Amino acid sequence: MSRSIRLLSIALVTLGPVEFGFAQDAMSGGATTVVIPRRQLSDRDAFSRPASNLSLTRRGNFFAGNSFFQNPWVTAPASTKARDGLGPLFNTMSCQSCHIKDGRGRPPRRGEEMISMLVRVSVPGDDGEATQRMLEKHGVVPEPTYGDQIQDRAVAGHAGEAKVEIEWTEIEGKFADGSTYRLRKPKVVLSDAAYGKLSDDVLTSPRVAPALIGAGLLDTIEVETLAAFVDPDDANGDGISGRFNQVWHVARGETVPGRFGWKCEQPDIRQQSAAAFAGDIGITSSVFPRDPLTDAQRSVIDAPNGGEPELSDEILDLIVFYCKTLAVPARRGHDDPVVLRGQQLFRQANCHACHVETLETGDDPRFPELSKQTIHPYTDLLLHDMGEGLADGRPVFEATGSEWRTPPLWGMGLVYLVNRHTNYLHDGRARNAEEAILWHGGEAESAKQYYVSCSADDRRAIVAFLKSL
Ligand code: HEC
Ligand code: HEC
Ligand SMILES: [Ca+2]
Ligand SMILES: [Ca+2]
Ligand SMILES: [Ca+2]
Repeated sequence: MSRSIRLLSIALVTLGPVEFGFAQDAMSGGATTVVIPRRQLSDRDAFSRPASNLSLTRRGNFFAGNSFFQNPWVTAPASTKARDGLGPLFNTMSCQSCHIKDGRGRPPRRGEEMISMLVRVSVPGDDGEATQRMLEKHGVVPEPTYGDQIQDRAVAGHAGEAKVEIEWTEIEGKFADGSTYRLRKPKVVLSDAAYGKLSDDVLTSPRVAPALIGAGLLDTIEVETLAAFVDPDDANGDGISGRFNQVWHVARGETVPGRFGWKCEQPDIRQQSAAAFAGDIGITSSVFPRDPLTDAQRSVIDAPNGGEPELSDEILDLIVFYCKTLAVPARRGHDDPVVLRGQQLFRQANCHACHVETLETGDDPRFPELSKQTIHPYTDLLLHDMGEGLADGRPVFEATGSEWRTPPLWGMGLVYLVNRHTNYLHDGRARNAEEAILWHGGEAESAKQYYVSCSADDRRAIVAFLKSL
């Protein structure tokens, strides 16, 4: 190694990348950002690293949480007392099987089982008091026989609730320059319903697991910071009117703004994780002490459980710690001329009105690492009406059937590396970044139109910018 390179690396180690002049723009997660050396860019663990500024002792918590996130839960009773209680109904046996490599899920390919994705269900309900009470605390009226989610698997001796498949329809469209594009639209098909007939008016919402990088930073942003982007009556006349979902906080027993999930239906990572344990894996906790079974599922209610609750607060806290401290990777090629041009076009199209570039996190004494960070998540964490094309027609709390949370775009360019696919949007229908943009409608219609009217070169520049995130 030459002397100057050696000095350089010493400077890097002692000063850290930020002080060394690594552009602030590239440090998407502030001081938590991990800079992945170019030679490791084939590394599938790009989304699985602890925040850069996490101390050695706290890394211990991270790795303990990681093991509970990765390892499968088993049927009770089992010799591994800390990990039993799976099901009786469930989608998968671990967090990791949906959040593959802490990254994104995708819809099943032809003939595959659905794995890294789930389908929520509910019914419209009526105007009665019982419906209103249900909506206040659950956000939906559960389907009477199947509850609010299809668990397609069950422990031995019992049947999964139903078979879930996705059927696709192809749609064609045209760019302003005359070239054409094709999109595919999913339809959920439920069959082999094992516990009785599904309601005729069942509402379904297929959702892929999102990547979890930076979730702790998003959890640490103050409500007041996000409130600055709320514009329900579109006072500034740009056609964009983000708003909060208002959801039930179980531990606090009150309604608060939601920020996690594709429709902002969970208030924080702790409740989101506990809900995943109950709904996706069948593991009860102090937050959700009962398995989500309906009266029609009496035959499975008596299946042995793994304790009351099955998950200790201690393990839940470790998993929450893990999710909160998963690092955001630094950008790659952020100052490439094509990328910079793409960023300019992204702003001209007004994409950044929803995909907000820069936010400050608040102050959380339990997580000094996440506090007071300047971050570039490319989200406002608010709901937007995205039009009929993307609508699932299934309202949750205050989110309508066509409203979705602006997803963060950080890490987008590494999804293929980590997950070996580039399926975007809530149901993974977009096969790449461009298709994701072309599905935008509603409040984002004019941004989409801007993209459609771009030259092929400019479209490539926008996509190059997204890939640099
Ligand atoms: C069956 C697939 C599946 C499993 C298993 C699963 N998740 Fe998820 N996860 C999802 C989906 C889908 C969403 C989006 C939820 C929504 O839209 O309401 C999500 C969202 C999240 C989020 C919020 C991310 C964001 O940006 O909104 C966190 C945190 C999370 N999951 C943690 C966990 C943990 C912890 C576990 C294990 C206990 C887990 N998940 C298990 C599918 C899964
Ligand atoms: C009105 C707010 C709004 C505007 C403007 C907007 N978006 Fe989005 N964007 C969203 C929402 C909401 C979603 C999620 C929709 C869904 O999953 O159904 C989304 C999803 C995406 C995704 C997929 C991300 C993922 O994790 O699946 C990409 C990529 C994206 N937008 C890029 C852009 C670009 C580029 C522009 C400008 C041309 C733009 N967006 C303009 C709100 C907006
Ligand atoms: Ca259980
Ligand atoms: Ca169910
Ligand atoms: Ca506005």
